[in-house]
Amino acid sequence: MSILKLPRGRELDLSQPHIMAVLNVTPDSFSDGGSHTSYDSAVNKALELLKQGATIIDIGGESTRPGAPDVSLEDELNRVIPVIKALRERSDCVISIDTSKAKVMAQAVAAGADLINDVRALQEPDALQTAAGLNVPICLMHMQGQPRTMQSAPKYDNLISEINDFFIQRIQACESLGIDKKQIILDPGFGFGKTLAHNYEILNQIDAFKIMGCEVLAGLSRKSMIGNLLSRDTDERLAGSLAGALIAAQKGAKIIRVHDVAQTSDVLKVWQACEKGLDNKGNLNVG
Ligand code: 9MG
Repeated sequence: MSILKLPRGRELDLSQPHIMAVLNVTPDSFSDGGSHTSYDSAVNKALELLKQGATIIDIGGESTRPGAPDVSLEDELNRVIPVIKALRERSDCVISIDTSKAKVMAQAVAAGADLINDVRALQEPDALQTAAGLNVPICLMHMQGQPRTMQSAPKYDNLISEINDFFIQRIQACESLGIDKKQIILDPGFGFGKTLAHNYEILNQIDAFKIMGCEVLAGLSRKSMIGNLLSRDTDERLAGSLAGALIAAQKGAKIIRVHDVAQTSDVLKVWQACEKGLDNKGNLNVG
């Protein structure tokens, strides 16, 4: 059984799948560019997502969409730290900081974040050393290339084993600085330097990334792997995203990163009721 150790003696039991809700605090998600009211509305949105069934709120101030511009350290800190502090005051939920910058990681954990979600797998300057000193779980994501260029011509000789080789190398780098591999979550990085065919091969084989005792996170919500397959705009990708979330969970991913929390929660509940059965009061059987 995998249990992540969180700050202040708390734990996250990964024997059941968890929903990680996306909370972007980038200027396009703030209509007024980041005032008190907009921080409040980000916190209220997080509280709503928790009510809908999320257990983890993933707060990010840098867009990693293909072609997205780089964000300065100052801007990223100004976006995420007030939201983490305000959410921590109002909830004991699991707060994840979506960043690749060492200084953001450190200040976010000091402000109350519990988990680091790094799409660059601690390869930016000082990130590995900083994360090692913070003693929180870390999600290491695989990406071929950099967000600005990663979709130009992704190429692999052997997709699954190249991703796993990368994970082994990053886990070893973490262990060499004293990070316990039981605190590491692996994420194959849907859409990050992958063609449509690569993404569906990864989804089909997502259990192959459960290596070295680590659990797997899947993030495919509203991505182009749904849109391009179905010819759907971003706001028409709900059904495809739910199908992807269910497949990932059924194949063993333990954290599903999504935008549509309420709907994903319903889908996972139906699957869990079927899988585990219900007692005579309609509650999910435990164990
Ligand atoms: C920040 N971010 C955007 N997409 C992501 C994904 O698929 N996984 C993780 N871990 N983070 C992501």
